[in-house]
Amino acid sequence: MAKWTESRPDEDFSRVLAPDGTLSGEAPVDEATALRMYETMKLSRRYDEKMLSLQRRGEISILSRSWGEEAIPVGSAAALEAGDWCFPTYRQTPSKLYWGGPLDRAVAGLMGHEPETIEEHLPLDKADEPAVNFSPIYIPLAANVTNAVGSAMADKFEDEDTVTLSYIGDGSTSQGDFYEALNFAGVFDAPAVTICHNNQWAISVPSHRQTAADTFAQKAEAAGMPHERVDGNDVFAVYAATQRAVERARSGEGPTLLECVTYRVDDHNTADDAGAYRDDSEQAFWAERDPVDRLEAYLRSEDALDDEAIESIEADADERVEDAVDRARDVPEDDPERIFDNHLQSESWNERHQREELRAEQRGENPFTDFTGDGL
Ligand SMILES: Cc1ncc(C[n+]2csc(CCOP(=O)(O)OP(=O)(O)O)c2C)c(N)n1
Ligand SMILES: [Mg+2]
Repeated sequence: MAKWTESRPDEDFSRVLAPDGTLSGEAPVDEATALRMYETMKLSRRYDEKMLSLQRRGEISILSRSWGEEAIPVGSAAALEAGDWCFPTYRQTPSKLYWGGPLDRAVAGLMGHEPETIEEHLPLDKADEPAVNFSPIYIPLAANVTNAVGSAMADKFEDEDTVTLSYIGDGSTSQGDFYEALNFAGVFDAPAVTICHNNQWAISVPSHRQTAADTFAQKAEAAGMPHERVDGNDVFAVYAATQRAVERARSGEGPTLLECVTYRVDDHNTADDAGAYRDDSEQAFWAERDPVDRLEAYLRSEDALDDEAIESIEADADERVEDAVDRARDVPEDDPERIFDNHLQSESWNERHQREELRAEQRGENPFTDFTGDGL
């Protein structure tokens, strides 16, 4: 893979909206859908902004944001239908926001306020549940793709007419799980769409140090499945490519891998400082390709948005996020030991060791020096 500076991604992928918002051909969605995409992206920005301020104040311990990458989760989620499945990582919260996922529960999750009584504190009306089924957010890289392919196969065996979408970061394509999942999906024609969210960095590792392949899309070749490379900052292009892949999957033609090219404008997470390992000049290049500005420019050119409408969308997003934070704060804190629940049928040696370390820490001991694990 060439260095990003040598392969400025303004060619070699499908694009519908130019960076200045100019449309090529026909818009792949109607105006109402385009507005819903825009509103979701604005909501996600407000959410990300607020969560960062909560993290800085110590209300949230760690956070990864979707800033600048929203067109991928939003455009792809918009191509799903009610009853479909989605397996996101920490980078695709906007997928769920597009389908009306409850903000208060998302905030409560980040705060560690997630008791088994969540239903009691943040009741969710059946009617308000997202029509697309979302798995919890995956932190172990690539595990969501194997599980998504399994879920797609389960639906296929049941003759369900559903499609399963999962996401994988550029760095996570180096995981064995990714290749195993793709291979299996290819052999058994799983109705599974996998989106490589190529933001060109895996923490401090640039994509050209991640793979010697020219593209991430071509990794589908070995699994015998179709693949496409898409401008990941163009929400219409992401939608159109996902739509093609979803249609193939739904009509029994099997899986697809899409590579959506974007850029992680943010630090990897709040424990990271990207300034320590990359050049600030990259930011300027990508600022001109911002996905929200691009869709906004298009909608303005269609007279579907003006200053007043934008102000009202921003005010609404602000109110929804503030309200969600207030409600999430009212949920009691979870017992830290719950992090060990629901992993394996019976506790492993590793888990027992980690649980004892945590208990040592809670007793005020230093788990690294005072706790030996002897006798476990
Ligand atoms: C199996 C596994 N190994 C390592 C990690 C630690 N880790 C978390 S995020 C990350 C980088 C992932 O980069 P990429 O796949 O490009 O996704 P991005 O964060 O850029 O969206 C690593 C190494 C993990 N969560 N899971
Ligand atoms: Mg990445």
